Amino acid sequence: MRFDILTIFPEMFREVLGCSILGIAQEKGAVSYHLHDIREYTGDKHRRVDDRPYGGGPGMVMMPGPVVRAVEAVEAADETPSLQVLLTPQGRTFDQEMAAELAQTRRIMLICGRYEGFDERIRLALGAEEVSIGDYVLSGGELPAMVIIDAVVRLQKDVLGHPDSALQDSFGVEGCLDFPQYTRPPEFRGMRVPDVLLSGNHQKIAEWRAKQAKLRTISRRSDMLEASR
Ligand code: 6GU
Repeated sequence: MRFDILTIFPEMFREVLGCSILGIAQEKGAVSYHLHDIREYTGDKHRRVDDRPYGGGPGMVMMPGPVVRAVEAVEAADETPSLQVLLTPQGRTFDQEMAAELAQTRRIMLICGRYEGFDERIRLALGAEEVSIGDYVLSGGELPAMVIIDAVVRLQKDVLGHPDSALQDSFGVEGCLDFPQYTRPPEFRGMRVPDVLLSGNHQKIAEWRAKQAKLRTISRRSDMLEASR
């Protein structure tokens, strides 16, 4: 799977994409990341990508020229057509279901904006899918793009060490939160690991975990259970 990332801050991504699961996935050849600096597409000696909003108001707006030219040039860099994603707080809210959908595509282009937002003609010219990662305001689309990449890459075949890992996580098992996990030592500051986990009885362990996951979901996120009904 190929990711093309369009941003004015490509350096924000290098460390994140090189570490842990995201780095290993690229080393294994399961995915590839291609960073593109939108400033390379300004066609202007000042390399300007933003300007003041018509009609007045605070902040700056991403100009259509550099973004649209960057998208077109990057699209043409590979023959596989890409699913274009515009990161904006006005988009559809990203969730595990969307992650699973995106994980099926062969190529995703993530277009990151800064400032007060994109000139409306960028949306009109591209017809990209607009995606937000939640109801709060961030300074740009870079962190959201990294969030989406992480959620999607870990669903790729052969990326996680154990094939069940992706399935078992929160939201993976019947839309429940994860059950409590323990590792050594068996006792820490007077808190003991539940006996059942040390019992070696796999049937009992599975039952205990399913019950704990359910209880946690009821007490913390009852909205998730209502939504799955
Ligand atoms: Cl995609 N962009 C920005 N700027 N803020 C956000 C967001 C995106 N998703 C949640 N907040």
